[in-house]
Order: sequence, then C-alpha cells, then structure tokens
Amino acid sequence: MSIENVISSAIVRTFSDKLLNHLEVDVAIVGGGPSALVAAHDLAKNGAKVALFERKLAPGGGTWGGGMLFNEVVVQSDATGILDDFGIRYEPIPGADGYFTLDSVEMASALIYGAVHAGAKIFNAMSVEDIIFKNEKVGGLVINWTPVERLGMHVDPLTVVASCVLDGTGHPSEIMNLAVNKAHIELNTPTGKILGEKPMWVDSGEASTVANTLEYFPGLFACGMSANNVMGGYRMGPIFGGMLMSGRKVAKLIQEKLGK
Ligand code: 48F
Repeated sequence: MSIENVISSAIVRTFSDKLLNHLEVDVAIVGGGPSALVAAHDLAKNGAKVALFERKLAPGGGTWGGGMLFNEVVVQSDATGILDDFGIRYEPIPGADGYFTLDSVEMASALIYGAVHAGAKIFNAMSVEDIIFKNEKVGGLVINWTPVERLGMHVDPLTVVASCVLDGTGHPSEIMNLAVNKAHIELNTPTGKILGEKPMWVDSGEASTVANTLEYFPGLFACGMSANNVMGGYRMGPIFGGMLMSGRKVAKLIQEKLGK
C-alpha cells in the first residue's frame, strides 16, 4: 500500500471505530466549555462511557480568550483543587485573599487533555442540532458536521443514543431550548420554561452557577452558563471557579443517576 493510502485508510478506520463505539453511550455531552470538560473528565474517570460534541474546531469554549482577549482568568480558592487535579498552575492575586490568576490557554488545553486522558471521547466540529425524544423520554442527540450546519447544506444528520444528556452549551442553553420548544418538555424550573440569564453580578452568578446545576428533566442535565440561563442566574465574566465546580457537581449527579 502506498504511504498516502496508509495514512488515509488508518485515519478513516480509526475515526470510524471511535464514532461507531460511541453511537451508544452513558452520557452524551453537548459543548466543550470548561464546565462540560470537567464533567467529561470526572465521569470518564469513574467508568462512564462519555462522548462530548463540540461545534468548534477547538473545544474550550469561552476559556481561551480570558477577559476581553487578555488571556488570563480568575479562579477562587473553592475551585483550586480542581485546577490541581488537571495540573493547572495559578498565582495569588496580591491583596485579594482567596483569588488567583491563571493562563487561560493553559487552562483550556489542560482541561481538554485531562478529559481525553480520563477516557472521554471528544468529537469536534460537530454540532448537536436536535435531541432524540421518544415515549416522553430524552434518548440522545442528533448530530451533524458544523460545516454542514454553517453552509446550510440540506444533509440529514446521524444520531447518538445516550442514557443521560448534558447541556454544556453555555449562554444559549441550546439543548434546553430544543427540549422546551420542540419536545414541549416542562423543565424543573418555577415556570417549566427557561427563565433567562440576568446581567452581571459576579458573586451571585458564581454561587448560582453551581446551585443551578441540576437534572431539569429525567435524564437531561445542565451545567455552567447553560444552567444559569435556564434558572435565571446572573452572569459573572472571566472568573471560572463556578464553571469548574458546576462540572464536578453535574458529574456526581449523573453518576448517581447511572448508579455508577
Ligand atoms: O460557553 P462555554 O465556555 O461553556 P461553559 O462551561 O463556560 C462559560 C464560560 O466560558 C464563560 C463564562 C464564565 O464566567 O461566563 O462564558 O458554560 O462553552 C460552550 C461550548 O458549547 C459549544 C460552543 O461552541 C462552546 O464551545 N456549543 C454550543 N452549542 C453547541 C455546541 C451545539 N449545539 N453543538 C455542539 N457544541
């Protein structure tokens, strides 16, 4: 076989095996932001079969750009244990006890590496365009290539069956929106609908991100900014402790659900 064909056939074969092996999973995660990456890491490390679908070429979500493209972020002491788990370094902020800065590129890359090394499979450049909803149950995801979505090509999607679905899509809560508007699911919120994110209030947003990380319908969970948008929490900008702790919390909730 020519080297050209060795390369091409190896890539096609290994990618096909990877996708085939993840067409049925314990947990299908939508979005590869910081909260979802921590969840993917924790779940996979505890033995769950996890597939994460990220629309962009690079997972990491809002991590890379730091604050207004200054590529540093802030994390508070409650979440430094999670940074330690991923080998992410941080520096104390002089005069602000319990707050640290860290390099956002180091954080994004370490979270991705950690999730993959724990055993989660990441499928990048794939967008989740719908959910499977059968017999009043959320049964998985409907996926397509992002370029197909972006170019508006009329191409039918494929599906991934999952015991649990996690919406980690950040501010737009894309999966929860599909659940409410297409499946007419009543969410576990005061109105049954999405309450909508409120403006900036850093400490309230940090606390509510974790509190709002919940199972919103049997088998359907939200973490990070998606959870905050669903439950009407405040935004918080480039402080990431709440995101990391939200990922850890949702992994525990899903593990309990799966009985793992
Ligand atoms: O928004 P995002 O970073 O998720 P997060 O974990 O973190 C929020 C923070 O980055 C920041 C913040 C912190 O203070 O406020 O905003 O809540 O990442 C969400 C990821 O989901 C992807 C999107 O490209 C991004 O990388 N995504 C969104 N919708 C889809 C999707 C979809 N339908 N299919 C696949 N990926």
